[in-house]
Amino acid sequence: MIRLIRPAARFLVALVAIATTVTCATPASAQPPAVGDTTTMKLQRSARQDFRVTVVAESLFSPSALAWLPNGDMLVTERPGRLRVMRGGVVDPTPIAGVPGVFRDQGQGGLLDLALHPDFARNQLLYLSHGRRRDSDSSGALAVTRARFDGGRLVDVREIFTANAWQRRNNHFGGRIAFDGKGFLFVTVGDRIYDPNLQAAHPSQDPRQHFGTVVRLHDDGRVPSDNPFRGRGDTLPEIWSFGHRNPQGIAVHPATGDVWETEHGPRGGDELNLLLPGRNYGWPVVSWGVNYNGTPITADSRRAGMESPRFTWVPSIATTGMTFYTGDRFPWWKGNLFVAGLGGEQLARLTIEDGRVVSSETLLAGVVGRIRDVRQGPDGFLYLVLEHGFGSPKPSWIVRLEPVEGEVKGPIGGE
Ligand SMILES: [Ca+2]
Repeated sequence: MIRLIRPAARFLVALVAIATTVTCATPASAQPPAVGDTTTMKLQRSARQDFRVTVVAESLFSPSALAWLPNGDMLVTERPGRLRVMRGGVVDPTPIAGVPGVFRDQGQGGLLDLALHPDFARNQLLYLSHGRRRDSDSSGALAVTRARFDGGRLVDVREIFTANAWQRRNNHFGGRIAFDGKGFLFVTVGDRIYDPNLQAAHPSQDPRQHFGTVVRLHDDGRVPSDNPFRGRGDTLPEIWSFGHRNPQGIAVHPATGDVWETEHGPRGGDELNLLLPGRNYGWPVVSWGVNYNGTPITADSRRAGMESPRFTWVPSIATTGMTFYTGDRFPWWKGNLFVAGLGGEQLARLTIEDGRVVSSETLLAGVVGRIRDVRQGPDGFLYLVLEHGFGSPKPSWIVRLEPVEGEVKGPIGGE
């Protein structure tokens, strides 16, 4: 059985392992912990709230997402196609049976996100996003599968959405899913790394397919009657917004119900977007980034008729999971948006007012490695899904941020 809540010393060994195996660039300002360094993890500074990091689970393989059942058990997806459950603080070594087969788990696909139905306590329905193979030509696309979790295994397993975005490549599945407060299911679909130099001919600019879109569905996969493209020629009725690149984060604002999305930019230009129905988010016609080889993609970062991001990261941090904090453990963080940075190895804390980002802070830069997801637990703590050695057999961790008693500060200038 996998032990939990390891002593600090064990965690430092883990951190050294992370620091020596990551291949992505660490921010110049970040100093990974060294052997015997007991101060790095002792206290993490934030403008609003100092905190510590505690390991919750270890020896997971490429974990991707978390959710909690009403009884407090925690579910974790692992990208090779395993759904794990943590009961009473221990990860069950036997994965939950009934998970569908996945596509491209060695690339950016595999088993990705996990969401419980808003009425899970009554219907036990959960949703998984994953790469899905098409046997006729060995290509793959993003799919969403719904199943009932009977406490032991998945039953009544049914694929409720298959993106019309087929491609053999490994990359850019998107794959985040979230319910809004009205019971609609939002799904992010990546552009499958089509050539950005196609510009207006890029499939993300063509709502007759699902490349680079966010879709909105009923809980059984049906198309809502008020979706923006429904009944409009040959556009696909599932689409809520288009012109996205590789959206790997989605979160619904707890007060306004607005749906926010993050997406990976190219080299530079990760974006935070407020998703509005029927809007074009511009990729690759407008961007704040350039090609990976440094050549320009476009001269324009904004254009009439295309939605501009509400926040950009240049250089990129590789934005992934995100969550609005609503708990009581960190009173000064209430309402803030937390965005995980994978390649950037950091956690962004954003304050949003009236649809605008009014301040930002970088937390944990280079401290815990690649952060795949951030979620709020039922205990009000923030949990991070760590992934390092992308695609390698190295184990990964789930950690929890805990406030340091007596270190709560009031608002300061500039916040
Ligand atoms: Ca954009």
